[in-house]
Amino acid sequence: MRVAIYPGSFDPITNGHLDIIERASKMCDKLIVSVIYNPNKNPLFTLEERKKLVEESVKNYPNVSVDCFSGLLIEYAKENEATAIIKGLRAISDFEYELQMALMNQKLCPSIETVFLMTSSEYSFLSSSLIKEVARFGGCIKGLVPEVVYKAVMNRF
Ligand code: COD
Repeated sequence: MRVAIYPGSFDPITNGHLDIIERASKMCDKLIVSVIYNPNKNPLFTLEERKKLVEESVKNYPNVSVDCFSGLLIEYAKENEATAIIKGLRAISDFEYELQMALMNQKLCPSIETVFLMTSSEYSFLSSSLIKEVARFGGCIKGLVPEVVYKAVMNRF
């Protein structure tokens, strides 16, 4: 069975993430969307809230499950017997950071490949931080995030 991990902060999940999830789910038998717990970050949504929002957003994809993790991604991937880590790429700025992480992860475990999926053009400008900033100042984020996330963000602000 080919297992792939799609890791991220997902604070909150956007339609850009969802597009990557849909496409990646067709490339493996099981896709685990893994929400990171990072004690150094101050997210808008708690780990449990982010996980719930992802779960609601991916419930129509039968081979996609949602989990949380903390610590080293590559160790988590090994524990789950994953053969690939999925990442989304939007711009050159993503590339530099992602390349560095991919090479480090390759060094730590050469048998697990990092697979990059290019963003779809309609989502290339989307990020969780931008969603939060626009919503905080009263801008409309409808259509940019799943409906359940739209409601959660609106409630928060
Ligand atoms: N279109 C396409 N892809 C997108 C879009 C979009 N609109 N928006 C985001 N993405 C991609 C991002 O590029 C990323 O690949 C993924 O979706 C998740 O994005 P975020 O912003 O939710 O999550 P990040 O970037 O904060 O996640 C970083 C990780 C958790 C993956 C990273 O910090 C990590 O691996 N941490 C674990 C600790 C570790 O192992 N460190 C050593 C690394 S070598």
